[in-house]
Amino acid sequence: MERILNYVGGELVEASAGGWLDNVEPATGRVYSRLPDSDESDVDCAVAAAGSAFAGWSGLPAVERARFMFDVAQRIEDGLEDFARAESIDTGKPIQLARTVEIPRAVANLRFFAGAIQHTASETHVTDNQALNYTLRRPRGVAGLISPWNLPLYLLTWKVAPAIATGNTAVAKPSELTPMTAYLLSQACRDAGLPAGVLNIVHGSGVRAGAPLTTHPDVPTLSFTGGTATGGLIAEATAKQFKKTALEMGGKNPTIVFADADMDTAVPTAVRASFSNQGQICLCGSRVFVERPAYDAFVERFVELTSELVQGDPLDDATQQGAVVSKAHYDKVMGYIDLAREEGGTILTGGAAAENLPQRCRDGYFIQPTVVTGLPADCRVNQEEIFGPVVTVMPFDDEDEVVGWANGTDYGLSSSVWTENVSRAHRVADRIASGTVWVNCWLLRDLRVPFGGMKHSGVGREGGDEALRFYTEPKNVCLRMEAK
Ligand code: TXE
Repeated sequence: MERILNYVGGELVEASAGGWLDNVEPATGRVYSRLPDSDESDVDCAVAAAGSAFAGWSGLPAVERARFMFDVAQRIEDGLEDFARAESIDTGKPIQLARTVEIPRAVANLRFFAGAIQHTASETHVTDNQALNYTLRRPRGVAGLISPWNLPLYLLTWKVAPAIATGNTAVAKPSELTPMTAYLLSQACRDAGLPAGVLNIVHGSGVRAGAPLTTHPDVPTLSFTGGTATGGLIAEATAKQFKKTALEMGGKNPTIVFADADMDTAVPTAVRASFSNQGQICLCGSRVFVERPAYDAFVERFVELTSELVQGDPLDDATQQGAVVSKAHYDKVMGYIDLAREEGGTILTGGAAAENLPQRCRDGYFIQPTVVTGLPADCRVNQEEIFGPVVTVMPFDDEDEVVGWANGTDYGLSSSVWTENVSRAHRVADRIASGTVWVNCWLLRDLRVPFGGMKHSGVGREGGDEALRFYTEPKNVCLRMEAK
């Protein structure tokens, strides 16, 4: 059985204590590989390796650092099919999604920041005729990068790329549920000759391998994406050491459809927003609000398109809906479907384990895409992050009402608003408390824009200049100008 290894100081190594964790293929429910059960001593080694590499790496010209990153990106692109297959097996997601969206995006992340670092400018401020201020932005040292299981390589490279482009070195801790493409990334880095210690990857559980990274005194920068409860623990753990911390956490994102929307685009996009990656994207729209005059027709078409989604073996090219990531997550999502019934909801389609799966997938974690109506905006199903293929649809009567409902959760990550009325589009976009508002689209991403959440969805922003700033320490130099 394949053994995934840590990547420390340029070497692929086992955990120092020699322990292993099982890695399950969600589509089959079977263990198919093992990963190191790393602990504090492995984290210590990785941080030490990253610390030793820092002076050399941060001292390289930006163009040299970029050259290594372009090389790693090229290797991933050349291995697209292997990476996509590995991601699909590890997560249960349709291989088509991995092939067309996620792995290409990992490549783009590396190329984007390798390019960006060669085109940055810093600020200067002239203070009357007295002084010239300029801002030096220096890398901060070793960055700790903790990433989740839903978009494993995509979100890992979204952190690694800006961290190392700006001259930091890094220790990454991928999710223990989906370690495989991080392992392939470490092989690509080694093959590209990335200097030892620039990127280190320590595999293992959140408690044994993640937590020691958050409290390590030689890791001044920490970027985390994952659940809000874990984010809270990390905020507590890092606060005492005043680490610079970015947290990207959960969402309960609204999709708001006004009656004047272009329904030919709105309905299929709302279906995609609800069920892409089995609903396991932090940006998925899990609450759909439809203006009452359009509600009945919308629901009919929405349910029709949902029930047409092809569910099957994630490795089959035709599959649109795969498995959810783990048995625990399957139980959690099914629990929310039961709760939706208890809370008085009506299940219009789905609501059960998938049927008619190929033999290979009989023990996998497949849930039918599920549409629920008849629930109030303040019930638990509409307040808590389910993070699975479950969406609620509700009618609304006016703008104030729907804005109130949209904003009426602890979360504030993203939203999607559908209307042909441009004044209303701007007005509603301004009133919604979320880090991203899409108007007449969903998941249209530009890597330069600030990305992150409000309220319990996040602290800090990733993307473009925000990321370049996050991973650097600004220092103002004030030079007195001689006045004649
Ligand atoms: O993620 P965790 P889980 C949401 C979603 C999901 C819930 C829980 O609702 O059902 O979170 O998912 C590491 N110190 N999202 O439990 O635990 C962990 O090993 C340091 C939303 O699987 O947050 C992994 O690498 N690290 C989300 C990473 O944190 C710790 C994506 C994320 O795992 C740690 C995933 C600790 N104490 C889940 N405990 C999104 N917004 O994209 C865990 N980790």
